[in-house]
Amino acid sequence: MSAGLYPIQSITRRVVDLSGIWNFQFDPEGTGKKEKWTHGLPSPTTMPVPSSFADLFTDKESKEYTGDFWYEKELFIPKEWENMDLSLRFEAAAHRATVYINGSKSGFHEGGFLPFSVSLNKTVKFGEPNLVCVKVNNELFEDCLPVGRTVTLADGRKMAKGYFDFFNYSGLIRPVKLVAVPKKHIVDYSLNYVLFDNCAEVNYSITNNYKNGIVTTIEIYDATGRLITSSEGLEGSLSVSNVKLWDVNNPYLYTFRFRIVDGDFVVDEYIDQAGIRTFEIVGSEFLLNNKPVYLKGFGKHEDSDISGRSLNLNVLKRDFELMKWIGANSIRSAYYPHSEETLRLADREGILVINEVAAVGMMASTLNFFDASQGSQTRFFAKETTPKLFEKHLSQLEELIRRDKNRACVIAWCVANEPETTDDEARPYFEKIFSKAKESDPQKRPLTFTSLMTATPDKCKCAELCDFISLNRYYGWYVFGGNEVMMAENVFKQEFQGWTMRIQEKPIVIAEYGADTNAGTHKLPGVMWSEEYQDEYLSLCHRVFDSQPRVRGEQVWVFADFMTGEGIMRVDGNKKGIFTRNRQPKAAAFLLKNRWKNLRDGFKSEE
Ligand code: BDP
Repeated sequence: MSAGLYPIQSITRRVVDLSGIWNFQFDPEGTGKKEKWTHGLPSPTTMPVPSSFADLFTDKESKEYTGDFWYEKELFIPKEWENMDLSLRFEAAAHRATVYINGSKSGFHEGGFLPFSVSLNKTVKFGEPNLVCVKVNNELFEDCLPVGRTVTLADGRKMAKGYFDFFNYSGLIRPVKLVAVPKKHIVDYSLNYVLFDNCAEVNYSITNNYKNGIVTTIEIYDATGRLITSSEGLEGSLSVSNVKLWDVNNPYLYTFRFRIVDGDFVVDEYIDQAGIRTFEIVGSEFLLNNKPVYLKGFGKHEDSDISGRSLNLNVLKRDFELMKWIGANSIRSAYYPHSEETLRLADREGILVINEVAAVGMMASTLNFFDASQGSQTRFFAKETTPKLFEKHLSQLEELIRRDKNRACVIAWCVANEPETTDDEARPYFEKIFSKAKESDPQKRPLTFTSLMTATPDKCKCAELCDFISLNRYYGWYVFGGNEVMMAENVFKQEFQGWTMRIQEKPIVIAEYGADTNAGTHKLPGVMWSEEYQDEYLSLCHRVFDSQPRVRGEQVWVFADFMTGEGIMRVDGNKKGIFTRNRQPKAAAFLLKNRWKNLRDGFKSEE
């Protein structure tokens, strides 16, 4: 079920992207399997893949549909591929999926934002059509990620209640690909770097599924296609002299070519681009290639009008253009692993990513962002569902690290958003999560979780586990907003005194700060929800950050307005965006552009 490497074409590998219109049917009674929908859907409608179906329909029941739903697609497999290893790779099926090939169950995966592969070798017919049926389920539970629960309404419909503040978009939200690789193939590879003067030592390891009588090679090419260095063997070290390092201003990528060869015959070939760089924390500094870097950017959702949470490359491109325009150098991929395309684009555009697993809602509440600021306690980590949740959390974290370990843009892993770390039971839970994450990452990147507003320095039980502290703070919005905003500045500063006393030397990132703002509402003097207030609020926060030497990053909540569930706290979604949901700037975008374009990369460090 492992997703394997990101699919590419090479002299030995083939990929067919199955994006397009599939057949689709809701299964509210959950009887599809019994009624043999595994062999074909009885009365399907049409559905694009990728998509998250909710915003495509015009009726409420379809939009809010919770339960099982099915996809169906005919698949033709060429005869020439008979001797290859074939799989279907789902880049994301939110939140769990069972795949049937020609009626027989071929795989199950849970974890809606991570890829998985289903082997076709035993089930597929060559040179003729095959039937793929996928049963997806989007219910939320307390022992699954993201966390929530599913209730049954008076009319018998199920309703998902997430313990989080975003719409429960679901379905085949990223592409599905037919992948053909040689039977003997490269399974995975990992890279790690050590820098000396102007030279980099590239330590690599490669995994094959077959070892006898074959040789594995690695070659590194520069961006002009010139071979720089090469080696043989499954593990080793290569030296790149006059190295061009990957950084935010010049995201230089080398091409890595891995081959299995048998004499002159190329058994398998995998090609990837990767940036050579180091990232570490020394004292209170983030060092990218041994040079201090201050993080400027956003917490970011995958969310847009009509496309919902599904991959939309046009929106993605626009987002990267906006990030460059505004002078951002980083994002946090809140609150789930973003698409592989996002990470690959970040590698090419020089955007640093704090990469987050879908561990969101670890506090039993359907309004967590609100209850959080009220200080309610739910003893989340002492629930009977915790052991099962823990296993899933651990395995999805490992899957995420395996997927993204070679991406230069990934500088850290965020193991959870706003878990209830004020609870004693959270400590042993997160000790294990942190140690597993460290062990899984060949580059040993820094680890963090974002801390909820009430997890102040005197209350949080887990902060020491973090390599850097990430604070989600809303002084001036959820507390001390409006006419009381002048108090926010001092209260915010006081909290920093607490952190300085408790934790010596680690960097602090403000992983969320923001104010809901209705684009086009102008008020003088500014009031909450107006564009003027968002500006005043951000300026206040920036004064606080600039007074704190340990603050080494600011990531505004949120890049763009996004859709949430309905409720009295939200007006057609969350409006804390610096850009509208349609990716146009609010006034605050110009304020941030002005600030960020003028902050040097190593802001706050001595030159
Ligand atoms: C934070 C939550 C986030 C919410 C945000 C908000 O982490 O999910 O969207 O508040 O209220 O505390 O906008």
